[in-house]
Amino acid sequence: DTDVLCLGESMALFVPGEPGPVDEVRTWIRTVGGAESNVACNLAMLGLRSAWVSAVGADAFGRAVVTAVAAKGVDVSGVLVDPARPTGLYVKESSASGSPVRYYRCGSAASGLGPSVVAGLRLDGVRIVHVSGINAALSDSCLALMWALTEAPRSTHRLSFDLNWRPKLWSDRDPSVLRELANAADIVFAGDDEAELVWGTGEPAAIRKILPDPRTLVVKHGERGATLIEGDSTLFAPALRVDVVEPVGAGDAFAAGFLAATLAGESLLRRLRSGHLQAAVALRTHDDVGTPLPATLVRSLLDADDETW
Ligand code: KDG
Repeated sequence: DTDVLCLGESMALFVPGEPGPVDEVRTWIRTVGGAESNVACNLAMLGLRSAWVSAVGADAFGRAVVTAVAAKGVDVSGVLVDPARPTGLYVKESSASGSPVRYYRCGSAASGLGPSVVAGLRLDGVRIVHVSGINAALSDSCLALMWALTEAPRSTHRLSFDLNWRPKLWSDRDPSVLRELANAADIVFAGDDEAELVWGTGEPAAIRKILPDPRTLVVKHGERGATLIEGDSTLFAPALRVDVVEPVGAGDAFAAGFLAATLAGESLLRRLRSGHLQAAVALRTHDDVGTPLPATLVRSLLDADDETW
């Protein structure tokens, strides 16, 4: 059985293999990136049974993406191959202060996905389905897929939704759908800057009032920490202080840590801390996904006193 099924586009990711402006760089390192497969990889590293569903082209990059995600222990049996469309690519300049990205994903295999995918999902026994707002921006058919997912019966799973606002993808689309998709989810992740754009406020309590009941809402305040609102409880937990190598992927790692601890029935504090811990790992690497921490270290950090955090 699958614990968490993640659905969304992943691409071949290129980061410069030498310093300098992108138009002068001649050596590139090719890895894999994509918000939902990042979450699935992080979950697998944490010992959960995760699956990733998407589409890739019948090309070398598609094979490389699927092979890399599978190598992290993720079930990729639901990934479709579209011979008529290419695998998407993205290029990331890597820096601690923010990483400009360039997408080459218009007309990609994953952007050709549509609502029929939802009918084919094996959702029985799945505990969480995780998606992000990126899907909603890729194409009309991907947006229709998202609506179909919100309507699929939730007999065993909760729907988890990370806003993942990516301005470059929304230039000719109406982001108000992100509000509606958040309304339809059970677990919502938002950065306070993203929340500001989508709800006009980054204040957790104000957002909570906008969302229908009952919801799990996590608002991330960057390097400061994150606030969790669930039922009548509200809790802020500070993030770990780390020297950032490269920030992309940290939000996905946070979501994975949080969801894993949620499924383990952990306390509000340990769920937030688990998110922060995984985010810290991702912040320390140029890749989107970091390497697993030893379980003993995770346990001692989760149990550490407030001073340590
Ligand atoms: O969350 C990280 C993602 O943004 C990155 O992996 C690339 O999926 C991606 C996207 O669409 O930006």
